[in-house]
Amino acid sequence: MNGGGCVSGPERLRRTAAVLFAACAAMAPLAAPAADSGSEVAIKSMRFDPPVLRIKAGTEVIWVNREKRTNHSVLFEQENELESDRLFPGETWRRTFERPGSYPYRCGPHPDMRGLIEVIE
Ligand SMILES: [Cu+2]
Repeated sequence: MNGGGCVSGPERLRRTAAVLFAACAAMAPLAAPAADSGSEVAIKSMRFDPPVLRIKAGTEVIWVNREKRTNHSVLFEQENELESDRLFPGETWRRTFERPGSYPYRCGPHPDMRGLIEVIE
């Protein structure tokens, strides 16, 4: 360095790139927990959120009823009507998806509430 604190254009760019790279590298570990919490489906305002969730085989999905008073269920009609218990506000239900495929579901008491779990390899 020339010690004067004056950085030429290309040098400044290089430094900026280095800083950005370092920032990205530092943020990378944060991405993993975010992916994990991505296996949660919130039930709120009469909707499943997210309505479509893509996960890897072997992932456990947890549904959480975040309503104030409404109860719901998670019903897989195409799988012998596999259904959770009624979930009251604050309650959860879990299901692990071992095989790749599309798993559409709806809410038992509210047929218009629909969701889909897409399981990939
Ligand atoms: Cu419902």
